[in-house]
This record gives sequence, structure tokens and C-alpha cells, in this order.
Amino acid sequence: MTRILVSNDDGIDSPGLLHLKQALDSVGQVTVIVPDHEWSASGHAKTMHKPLRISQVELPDGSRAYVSSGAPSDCIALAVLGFLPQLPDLVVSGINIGANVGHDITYSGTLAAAFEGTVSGIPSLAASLDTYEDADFTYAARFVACLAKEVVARGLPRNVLLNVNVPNVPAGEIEGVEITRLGRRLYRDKLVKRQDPRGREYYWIGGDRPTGFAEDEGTDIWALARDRVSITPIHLDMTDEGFIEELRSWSLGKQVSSARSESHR
Ligand SMILES: [Mn+2]
Repeated sequence: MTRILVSNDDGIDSPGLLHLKQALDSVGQVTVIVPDHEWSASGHAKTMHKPLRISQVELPDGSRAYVSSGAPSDCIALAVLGFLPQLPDLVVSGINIGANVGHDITYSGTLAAAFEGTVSGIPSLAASLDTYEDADFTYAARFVACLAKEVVARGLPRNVLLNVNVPNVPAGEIEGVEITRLGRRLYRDKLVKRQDPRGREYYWIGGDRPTGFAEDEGTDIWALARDRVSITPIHLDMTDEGFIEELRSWSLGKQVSSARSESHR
């Protein structure tokens, strides 16, 4: 029996969680461990300075789930480090409300849960729906379940996870599936400065939702703009190979040794 661990960053009450769990029931034995509240844009966290609590709850369909006080990545770590009697064969995170494309992947708690699975050597998927309103998870859940089956059968390369983004349109209007690279996000954050009731200033990062360069062919943003499912393979090794030689030419070692000889003078 395939063991599937499901988490998310939208928390236990997210409708995307229930849709995903129910679709994955046809693929294997699903265990749900999710944060007790929303952790969107929390990145890849590791809670080390306070205790983590886990409690058992019921999903709206009556099935058992666990909520933890930790981040999405903590949920996976808890499971892998021994909360579960056996390691999962697959980690699936989502289905997030809102796309995770381009630079979003470093902010995303949805991705962080999948990263944590990958770091632990378990094939992992992150799944997101490209909308913040009128979310219809029907097709997305079905698609992710099919992809999960493929991943269980074929495996993934070490240190690689799949980032899946699904357009929020009915199944009949999906224009295909693209294997993509990360696109470029355009963030429209604005710093809002206000005063609290005691007269002290505080800041709030606000602004409009990000957009992206939809004309960059072959990217995740390009695919979603054409109502196509986007699957991007993500490697944990973020080294920029192309810059290594240039950086070596800075001869930073020489500068360190001259600074050292000066301090010995
Ligand atoms: Mn989220």
C-alpha cells in the first residue's frame, strides 16, 4: 500500500485540503498533518525554540487528520522524524489557494512542505490553484491524483520536487499540460506606515497581488495565462554554476590572506 503524507500552508480549514485528500484516497493510504492556522508566505521554517503540539481532528468528511502548531515544513519533519510509524512514500502539499510561480517558491509554505519532504529523500509534489476567488478544486484534485500515481510508479530524481499549478477553469476548458521553467514575478508590495492606538508607528507590507511576465514562453506564468497546467521540476541545488568561475576571479582568498598578515603585524 502506498503511504501518502499530505500537508498544506492554508491550514486545516482549507477546502483545497479536503479535495486533495479525497482524490488521493484512490492512490494510497493518506495521512493528513497540517498547520492549525494559515502559514502562507512563511517560507521554509524549522521551529527549534518552542515546543510543537499535535492534536487529532476530523475533516468535514469525518476522516481523521492531525493539526500541528508548527509550520508546513514542521508538519513534514514531525511525520518523518517519528510521529508516523512508517515513512511515507510520497509527500503532497496543497492544494494551495493562489498560484506559486516564479520567485514565489522561496516564500511559499506550500513549497516549503514539499522541500522538506525532498530534503528527507521522499518524492514530493506541491500543488496550487491559480485563483484567490471562486476556487474550483475539482479538476486540480483529479490531476494531482493522476500525477501522484505517476510519481509513485516512476519515482523522482534525488533532490528534485515537482511544482504543479492548475488553472481555475472547468475540466473541459483546460488547454493542456506544459512542463515549464520558473517565470519572473513582478511584486507590487507597498510599505504602509500607520500609527497604533498608543501613537507609536508601525509598518505593514501591503499592496496589490503580484503579476508576472506572461509572454516569457515556456514558463509557469506563461502556461497558466493560456489555461494550461504547469509542472516545473525544482532542484534543491540552487548553485549558480555559471557564476562560479567569475566569482573565483575575484580572488577573495588573496584578500583574506593579506587581511590576515596585516592583523599579525
Ligand atoms: Mn497558502
